[in-house]
Amino acid sequence: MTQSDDLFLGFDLSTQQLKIISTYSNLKHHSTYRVDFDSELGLKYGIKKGVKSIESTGEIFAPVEMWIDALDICFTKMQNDEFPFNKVKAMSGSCQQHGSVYWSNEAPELLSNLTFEKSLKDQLCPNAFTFQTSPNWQDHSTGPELEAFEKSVNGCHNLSIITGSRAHYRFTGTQIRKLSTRINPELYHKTFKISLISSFLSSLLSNKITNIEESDGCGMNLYDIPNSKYNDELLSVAAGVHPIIDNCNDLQKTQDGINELKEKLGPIEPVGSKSIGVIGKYFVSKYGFNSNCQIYSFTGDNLATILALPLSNNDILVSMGTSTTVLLVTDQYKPSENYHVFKHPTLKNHYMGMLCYCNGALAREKIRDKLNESLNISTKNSWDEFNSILDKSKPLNGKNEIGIYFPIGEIIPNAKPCERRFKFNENDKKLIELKNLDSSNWSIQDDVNSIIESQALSCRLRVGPMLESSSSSSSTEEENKSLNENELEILDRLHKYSESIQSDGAIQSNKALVSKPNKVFYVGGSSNNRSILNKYCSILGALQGNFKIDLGDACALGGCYKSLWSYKCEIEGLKDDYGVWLSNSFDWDGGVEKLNAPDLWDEYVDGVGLLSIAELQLEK
Ligand code: XUL
Repeated sequence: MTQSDDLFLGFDLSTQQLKIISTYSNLKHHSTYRVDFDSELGLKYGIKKGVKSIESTGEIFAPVEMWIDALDICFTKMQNDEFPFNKVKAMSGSCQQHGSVYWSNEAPELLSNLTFEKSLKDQLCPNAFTFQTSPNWQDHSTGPELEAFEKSVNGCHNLSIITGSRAHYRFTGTQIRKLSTRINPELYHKTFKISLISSFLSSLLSNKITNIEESDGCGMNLYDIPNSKYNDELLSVAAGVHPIIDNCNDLQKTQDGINELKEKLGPIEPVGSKSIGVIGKYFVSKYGFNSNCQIYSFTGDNLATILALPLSNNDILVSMGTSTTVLLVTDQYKPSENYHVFKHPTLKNHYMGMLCYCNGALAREKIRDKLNESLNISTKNSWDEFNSILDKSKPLNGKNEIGIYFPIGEIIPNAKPCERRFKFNENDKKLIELKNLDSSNWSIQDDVNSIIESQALSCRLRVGPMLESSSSSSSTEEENKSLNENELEILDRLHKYSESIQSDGAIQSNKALVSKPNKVFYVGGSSNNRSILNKYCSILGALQGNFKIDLGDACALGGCYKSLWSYKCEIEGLKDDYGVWLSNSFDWDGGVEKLNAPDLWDEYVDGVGLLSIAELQLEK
């Protein structure tokens, strides 16, 4: 690939910083700039870790003005370095999800009349906004709203089927209801448009209010994913005009409230490669952008993360940090109240599944510390002994046993904090709980293997339904006909544990139980631990390889790559879908390590059965 000097920008507006990365058209890195909110703007805006918090109410929010200020500051840093703005062909970006920005009636005019002689913030703040702050994804203040959302559709399961997620404090719909009913109905009514943070940033850059992008729009609890449109019933909850929840007896009032909110949210920008406009005049005259520089819709940070990697259908990204997050590309819409499904930001008819586990690294460290203590190992944080046990371990400790370790309450499965150990009795085919941790039946060494196994098996159990092939048949009979002998034997083994293997209240189909991912990518702190990594690889059984990758700038890079692919599709007539294009252009030799881990997927079939029945014993 030849290197032209065309540049592509990717933005990342996250909780604690604004970052802008530029790459060449062959994906090679050109430059990175950032504004750190705490160190550069902390005093000015009174924020800590990028946000303001009110402990008594659980409110966490950020001043919109700070983000606007940061945009000028970042561009000024680039200008001081003589950044070649005129070489930028296109841009896109990634923003923290769920937060919302409330534009006033004056906003369109203020945006279109910006002059380069003054700063963005002095021209837009406060008059372009009704509410001056934006709720942050860590906010916990919408308890009553969350209940209202779930009640309106008869429960969390139904809400997850419609919107891809059950109700969450941070989701935009619950936040809007809080403002429209509890905080300031008058200001809510005065609001002209509501943006997500992603569409807010693209609005600033194009000097006009841009539409909410569809995949990020799935993080609102308002968008009906199967029907690709807003759900009127949920809009009426957000607007505070629901007939039952809000005792609104006047049908016309309900309909007017729905229409009003629909108008404020505006049309959804469908996923794809269509340009949403060009860079605004302000940036052309102030920084020297080319007036033809294209803007492609910005999206949420988790969605942008999967765009930084060549992930195709049935590929998985496992992020192993304090918490564990699993992102997965799928053509199956299999929502659950325990995880999230969003539309995929570039692949039509595909989705991104997102599993967020609370118990990750800290739970592992707790077992490590206990082990080191029991062996009087003085180097406190050493993983040596832990890893050596793990490397020598047999599946399920060779005794068909599994432990579940949740020092803090878990989302997947929904369970209170607990530490439980189970064994399957082959004779009477029953699950036995081992109550006492003593050397005769269970040792701390068993815990070492068990914690990693149960964490990885939980991922395997839950991604199964999303990995089923799209041609999966409707009836069990038909489905069984499409299974080979090995797969039927696997199902026999599983049925020893239960006639119906389930997770989170949903019975898994036979296809789901025998499906494997194509590629698995591992990122995050714990992926540096080879022994833990090997265990995960051997359990998840990727068909096309396991890869370890350093993804520090994933969100911004996802934005760069999205703009590059979109530009190539739109301007240069590229026909490849995003996954194919990125896989062909991706630098597989730099920064990506192919892992040589054993595939023990078959040996862990019993683990799936055992974990599934053990989880039924947990207290919710
Ligand atoms: C996802 C979520 C967070 C934010 C972080 O649902 O709330 O990952 O997007 O910026």
